[in-house]
This record gives sequence, structure tokens and C-alpha cells, in this order.
Amino acid sequence: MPNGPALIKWRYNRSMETDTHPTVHSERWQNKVLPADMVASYRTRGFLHVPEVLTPVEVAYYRDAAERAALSMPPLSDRPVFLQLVNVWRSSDAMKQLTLHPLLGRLASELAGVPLRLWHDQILIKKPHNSAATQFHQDQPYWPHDGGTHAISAWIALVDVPVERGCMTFLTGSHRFNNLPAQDLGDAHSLFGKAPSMEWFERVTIPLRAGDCTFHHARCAHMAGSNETDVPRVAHTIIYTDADTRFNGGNHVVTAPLGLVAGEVLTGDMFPPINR
Ligand SMILES: O=C(O)CCC(=O)C(=O)O
Repeated sequence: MPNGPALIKWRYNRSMETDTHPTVHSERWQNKVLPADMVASYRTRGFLHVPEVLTPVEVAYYRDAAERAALSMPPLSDRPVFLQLVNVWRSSDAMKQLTLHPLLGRLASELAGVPLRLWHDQILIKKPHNSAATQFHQDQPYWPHDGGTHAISAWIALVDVPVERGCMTFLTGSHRFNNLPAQDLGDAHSLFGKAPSMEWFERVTIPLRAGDCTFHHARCAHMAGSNETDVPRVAHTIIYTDADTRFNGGNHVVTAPLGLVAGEVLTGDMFPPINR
């Protein structure tokens, strides 16, 4: 599908747009470690809502950059659940600033509690009136990793994401389930067929204001609803993994072109360490 015309129809009122990279970060979290109860909640439940990680000026700047990336980059997939762009930071200087954002990296490191490196990023756009939900799944089974037991994703809302626009729902405690086979995120029964007890786990749905984010553990099962609104749901995700994660030889779009050998640590320009 040609991205251009479809996306141009969605363009926003850019009254807050700035062409200059915003250097002022959210005051709410500057020079402040995450409170111990938030860290404990993440480790017990497998996910956490962190409000106001981006300022309104940052949101406008990165939303514009994400839209421009969607117009210019070939998507990895444009399937019913979402339009997916992978490793946007490698082609967009503006999005690189978000993917390597020091505040997000620091918060992720505090939650994981171990040194991290970048695994990859993604822009995930659910088009208006898209009836397809992203069904429950864990992320880790998709990845060619040995180790990486603390891998964590930041899911950043670049528009307001109420329930009706496709916010995320998490299954509390599901991050303790290891070694499940990959689940089909187009099939509502896939996860529960592989882990029947999870059907009865607490489900926590978290609407986000633009600039808020959720963090989730790579094995925390999650889904995102359909987008019933007139506005595209634009989210950016930054995926971090343990700094000592090794490549296991599996197939993945990020590692396929790199000629890695099974057993080697994911390192180098593609997987920069995150400074805490
Ligand atoms: O945004 C979505 O639709 C799903 C996101 C997701 O599965 C993830 O960030 O791991």
C-alpha cells in the first residue's frame, strides 16, 4: 500500500510543531530516580505506566518526525493490526534522538536493574477505523536471543491514546512465564492456547496521554485494542535488552543482514549500550 497519500490525509494541526530538536526534557522526571514503589510494581506485575516522559514540545516534534518517517521509509509490515516501521533511528536523525533519549534509557535501566543496550525501535501506527486489535502476546519468543532476561520495552504515545484508539492492556504477572512458543498477534486465542491459566490473569488497560509511556517486560503478555477513532494511533517503541544478550542464531529482521555468529554478544553500532 502506498503510505504517502493515506498518511497525508491524517496530518495534524501542527500549531506546536518545532523544527529544532527540543533540548528541554520533562521536568517531572529530571534528576529524579523512579520511586521504589514504582520499580517494585514493575518487577511484580511486569509493566508500569510512567506519565509525562515527554514534554508537549517533544511530542509535537517526534510525532512530526514519526509521520515523516512513515511517509519515506518502507514499512516492515502493513498488516491489519498496524503499520510497522523497524529501526527508524537508523534512517531518521530526529527519531534517533527519541530512541536514544537519555531519560527513557535511564528509566528503563532503573526498572530492569541491569546494564542495558538497545535492541531495536519501532513506530507502530494503527490507522483510523482499523478494527484489528493486536492480540495478546509476549515479545521475547520472537527474538533471536540467548539471555536478555531483563529485556524491556518503552511504548510511547505520540498522540492521546484512549481505549478507543488502541491503548495497551497487560496481563499482570505473565512475565514469569518463560519458554512459551511465539504467539500469533493476529489470533485472540493464540496465547491462551499455549498458556491456558493466563486467561484468568488480571487485565490492566492503560489509556495514555500524548507524552506518557508504559514500560513492559519482554515476557509480559500484552495486547492493544482497535482504533475506532478518526485519528491515527501513533506510538514509538524502544526495546532494550540486557547488555550481555547473545545472538542465538535465529531468524529476525534486525539481525538477518548482520552476518552474526550464534553465541556472540549483540554489540557494535546497531546495539549501543544505554548509559544510566
Ligand atoms: O502497539 C501495538 O499495537 C502493540 C505493541 C506491542 O505489541 C509492543 O510494543 O510490544
